[in-house]
Amino acid sequence: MKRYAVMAGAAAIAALSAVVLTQPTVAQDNAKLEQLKAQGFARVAIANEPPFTAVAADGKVSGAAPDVARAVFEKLGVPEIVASISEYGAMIPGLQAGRHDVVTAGLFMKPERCAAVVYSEPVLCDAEAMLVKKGNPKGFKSYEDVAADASATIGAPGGGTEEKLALDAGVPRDRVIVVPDGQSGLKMVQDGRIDAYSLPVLSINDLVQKANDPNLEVIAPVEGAPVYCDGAAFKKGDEALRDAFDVELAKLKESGEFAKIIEPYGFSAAAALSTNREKLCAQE
Ligand code: 6CS
Repeated sequence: MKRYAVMAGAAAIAALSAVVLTQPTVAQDNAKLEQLKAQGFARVAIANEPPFTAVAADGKVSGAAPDVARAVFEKLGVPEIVASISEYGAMIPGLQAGRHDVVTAGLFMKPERCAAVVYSEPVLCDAEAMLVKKGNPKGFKSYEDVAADASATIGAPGGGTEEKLALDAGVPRDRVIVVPDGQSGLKMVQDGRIDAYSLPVLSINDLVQKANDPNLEVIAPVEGAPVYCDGAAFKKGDEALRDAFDVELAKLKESGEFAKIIEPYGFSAAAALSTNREKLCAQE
């Protein structure tokens, strides 16, 4: 009997030690968060596309995405965010190369992006829009309409959702013009160098409101285009940081603080609360 007891005891110790050895310590789990706390700031990638993200002349960073990130990181013990402006198509490579700690830019969740990064739960949701000349002379309602008109050109951010929507709708590559920023897109429509410029609805509305040009018109929403939502995007391997971010994001949503941050910018808190990462990462 004694011999079995010893064996059983040894087996139990072995099993326990296996459990203990495979459970990373809390410090290992939160190494990235501890690094950011020690650093005193999180390096965020943004696009400078109001109201999602904005950089003022004095360098002050605002916009709904950075404001939410700043609030979450404060709760996590990271007092500041330091932003760098990036084209949408360069954000994920920059994150993967370690140039950013997180993307907080309205980078919409889509399957191919969800495979490349680690998203938080949803933050900002919006439909798509097109900026055209007053009267919508080419009668655009959808990206397919642009494809069907052999003379039509559409501008969109490089590596952005609208560029892919136009290409997927059949607009040939040479009629999808990569536009670096909102002001350039506005001017290109005003000058007749492109027939349409596509961004999310709130971004186009912000441009039009500031342009105060009666010769412009907004087509919104673009027919057939889904409503997208972004999340904070973290590098693969930083799941523990993402999880910690999600815990505090959920508290902000629960307390009403989340709505107070994003709704003055025109975003709907209910839209973000009505969905989740799993659904959004499955949406084409
Ligand atoms: O996630 C994207 O690709 C899109 N998001 C925003 C906020 N603006 C344009 C961009 O294409």
